[in-house]
Amino acid sequence: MRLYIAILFVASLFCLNAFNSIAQTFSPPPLFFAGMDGILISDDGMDIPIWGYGLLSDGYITAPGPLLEYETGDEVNLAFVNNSPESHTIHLHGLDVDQANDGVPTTSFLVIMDEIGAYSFTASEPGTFLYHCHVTTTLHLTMGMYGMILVRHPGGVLFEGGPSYYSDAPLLFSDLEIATNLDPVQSYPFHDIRPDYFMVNGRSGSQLETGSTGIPGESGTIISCPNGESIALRLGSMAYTLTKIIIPPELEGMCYMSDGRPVPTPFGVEEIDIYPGERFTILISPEAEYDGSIEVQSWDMVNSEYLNSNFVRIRDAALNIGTPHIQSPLSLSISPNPSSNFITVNTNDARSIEDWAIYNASGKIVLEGQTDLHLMRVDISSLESGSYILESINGQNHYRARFIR
Ligand SMILES: [Cu+2]
Repeated sequence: MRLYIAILFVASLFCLNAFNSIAQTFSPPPLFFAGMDGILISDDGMDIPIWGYGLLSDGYITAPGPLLEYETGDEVNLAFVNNSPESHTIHLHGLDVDQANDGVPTTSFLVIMDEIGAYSFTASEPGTFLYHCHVTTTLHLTMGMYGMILVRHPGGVLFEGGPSYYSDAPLLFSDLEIATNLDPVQSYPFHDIRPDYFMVNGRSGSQLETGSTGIPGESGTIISCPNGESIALRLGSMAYTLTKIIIPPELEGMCYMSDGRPVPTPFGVEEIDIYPGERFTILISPEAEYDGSIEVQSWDMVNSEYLNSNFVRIRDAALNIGTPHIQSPLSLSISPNPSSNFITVNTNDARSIEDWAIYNASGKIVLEGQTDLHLMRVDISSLESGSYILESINGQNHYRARFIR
């Protein structure tokens, strides 16, 4: 059924002739697309334009793009449709792929507007890898065209003969220069990029502290596992800055892999430098009642100047039960999202919506109202297309969700 919908979706996006002429070059149909009309909501509520990759099932792009997950030995056929006016590729950074499939346009192929490109490779080695567009790379990358690839080894171990662990925590570090994203008219040389916004998995500052952006369906960023277990931090950098990770000694960080290969001798880590394109896999073991943070520092590589810190919360899973979230807004469900003329809004916890308002990208109220229901339908046909936040206030409870019209 899902396959059928995906085919219909692709067929409706592109003329049937184009679809048929390249249909034999890939299987299954593409579930991935590239676009240049995305929005990243910054920590202080600003809408930052992004380019990126997304899943056709979601219909919108994100920065970073979706996490791609495989198992050692998987035969992968990664196809994507280019739903944007410029050409793009997917460079499979660090994976052992052949030249024809590595996404460098001069030696592989370009995927032009409305075309579908397919990369075939074997996920031969377990590890942490990256992907990014390789067209006018400096610009397309800083605009958000990147993501992480995880190749897990069967049996719950990092690699053949390697340590076992409880769960993965993919952490992709990136940054952007807001002025460039607002006006991406030219490609800058690498050394002219001066990032001023720093992210872990596309989030920054308090978005990481609260563990949620308030967007329905998005899981939090707090990393936890039961006492006595280990978490594999899958670290990778797509930043234009040096990322310095500070791991509290109590977490007993041990580095087992670097750039998609086991290191000859695992070593203890309390601080590690990650340069653009590098990846490390580090096991941490939080003890009972542990509640702390890993610090993610960003440093300018040209003049070695400290720029920013983000914090990733690490917590014993037992502490997650009953933890109050008084400070963070409760989330609303909004569907469909993206939407056309109507949205259905639901508080999820049966409390009524009461006062509500829809804010546009510049923080202005464009629609507001009052209801005693917990589920309501709102006519948004008067709104222009774009990104909005719906907030409702019920006594002390603030509910918030983003939607795209
Ligand atoms: Cu691109």
